[in-house]
Amino acid sequence: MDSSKNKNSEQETGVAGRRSFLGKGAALGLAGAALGLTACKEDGNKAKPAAAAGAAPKSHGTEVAPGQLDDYYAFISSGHSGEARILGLPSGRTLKRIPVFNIDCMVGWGITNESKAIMGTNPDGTLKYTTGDTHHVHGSYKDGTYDGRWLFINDKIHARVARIRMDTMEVDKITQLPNVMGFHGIFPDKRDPVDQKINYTTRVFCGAEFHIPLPNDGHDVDDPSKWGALFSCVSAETMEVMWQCRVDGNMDLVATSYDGKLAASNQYNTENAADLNGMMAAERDACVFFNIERIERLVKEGKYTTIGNSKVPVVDGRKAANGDPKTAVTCYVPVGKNPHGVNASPDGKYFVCSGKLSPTATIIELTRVLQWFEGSLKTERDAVVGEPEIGLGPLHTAFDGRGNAYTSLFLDSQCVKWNVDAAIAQFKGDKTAKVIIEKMDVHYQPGHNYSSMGETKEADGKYLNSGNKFSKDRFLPVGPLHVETEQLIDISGDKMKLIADHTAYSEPHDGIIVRRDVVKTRQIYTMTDFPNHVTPDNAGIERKGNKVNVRLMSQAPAYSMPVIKVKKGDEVTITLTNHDKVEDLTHGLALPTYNVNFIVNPQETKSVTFKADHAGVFWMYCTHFCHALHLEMRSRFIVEA
Ligand code: CUK
Ligand code: CUA
Ligand code: CA
Repeated sequence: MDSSKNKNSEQETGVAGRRSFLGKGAALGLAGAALGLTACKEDGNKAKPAAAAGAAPKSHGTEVAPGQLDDYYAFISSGHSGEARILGLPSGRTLKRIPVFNIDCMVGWGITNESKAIMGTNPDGTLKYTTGDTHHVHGSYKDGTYDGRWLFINDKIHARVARIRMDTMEVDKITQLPNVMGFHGIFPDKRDPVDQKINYTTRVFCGAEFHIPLPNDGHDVDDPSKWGALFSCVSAETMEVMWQCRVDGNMDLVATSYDGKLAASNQYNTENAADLNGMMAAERDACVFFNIERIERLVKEGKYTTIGNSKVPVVDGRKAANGDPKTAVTCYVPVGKNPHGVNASPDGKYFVCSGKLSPTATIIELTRVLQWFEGSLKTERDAVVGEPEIGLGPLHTAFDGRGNAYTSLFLDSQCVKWNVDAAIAQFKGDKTAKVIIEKMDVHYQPGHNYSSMGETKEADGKYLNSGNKFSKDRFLPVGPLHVETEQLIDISGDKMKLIADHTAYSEPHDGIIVRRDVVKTRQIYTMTDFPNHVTPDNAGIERKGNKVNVRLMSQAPAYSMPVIKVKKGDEVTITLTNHDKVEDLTHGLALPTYNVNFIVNPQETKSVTFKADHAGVFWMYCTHFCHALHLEMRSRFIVEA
């Protein structure tokens, strides 16, 4: 081990590193010194940049040598595992798995009272849902680029949107969208549509893929022609649903403009069909644009309805109610057949919709959409300024900030690099325009691709990640199901260069690649942020009838109580505050046969509640290696018969 590297990492964190703590603590422990629960004097709770601000990322291929840090974070969804992941790029190293809609016994997500409250519970305290399906992660914006504050992520199964705080990389809110099924696309706004001085994310827009009876209460179950789909707007700050807009057809993915005025969703089922053939009937489908300001004006004027028990205002965005462009809240721009994906170019000018069943990408100019809303564009289709043929099965498009687009071609198993201006020139009739620049094989069947900072005005054209649905021969086989792949492509030069295969656990969809200086994580928590935190003053056991509160503290290598006694039949709440103050000095609490398992990070508090329904002696032990005496960190939890 190179000790100079280690020293650097401690200098970078600004507090005593875990290494030196472990060394000191271990020595103390082994010398037999009792570690009391006196507060540690070090104050590590200072936010620190992951890299010195303004430091230019180093280019070193994909090799990130031991002791070196990656240049980028990748925040990615992970499909029906229900969680989110953080990778370092270019190394592809997995840095963290963030439980979102799934249960995770590493951190205790879905086990602790605090996480259950965020996830949502039934009246009896059990979790309402234990499954999720995450597809899209997007960051909050300021001035057209990431502000490092939040990530928003969808749950397709139960129509929920979750918010992840980027300082702790933990979910702090989850909201369920009423009267929505198949919530797929999600995108935060980048500027306030009403108050244009607000240049940061205030709303999150959510598309709905499946149409259902409204409300879905058992009526009209056999008549899909009466069903509908709602586009939802959620407040980024409160996470409450502000309004919904009913559309014709379905919605798939979502994009937002840099000026905050427009959001859009591609529609593959403008047919409103309920079966496969019906959904492929029309030669063209649409990308539906929402005029956010007008929708909110209608809401303000009370021109909305509500559906079922939901109090959320629903504005009518169906064509029949929006015949006059000058008052319309929606604009349905015809695009290629059964499109998938809609992506905003970093120059703020265009949305690109991929054809999927059509071998084309459709370029829509946003100023023209705004002109349509003003009544000065003849037809919706006139907003289309390019429709190049790019290959088979185009799904998603990323950008390099130099005018080029990169679209995943699912059927061709390729990534195609094409030039946006050339495609527009070709559409105008320029036969010499060279649209397709290069096609590169990926392995295999790509879904999303996404580029470094590509969804911001700071798109830097360095890396492109291709999230592939199949890996076949790229990795050692591990049974009938193969691992999926993320392939990293260097797009900084004239030619695309495939530089790495990274494994991806099921299933890679969308992600964002964020420069590391954008991300500023906390080192420890603030104890007083937790209203139920345990201090030496309130620690101990408190009984009210058969309700028992066990207020516990941890400090390496001990819990504050060596013996905890309750009676069979008691309803027990264990609240644990970690009094260690050193970054990364986390303890666990596992209680055998009681299904309790969670961790507490430095200065954090978590609690669990359960019924002590069987008697015996149960060793409550620390699961997270914290100290040389980690194994000895255990207390007796005794349930008297
Ligand atoms: S979707 Cu997964 S490959 Cu849910 Cu963004 Cu296109
Ligand atoms: Cu505390 Cu391991
Ligand atoms: Ca269709």
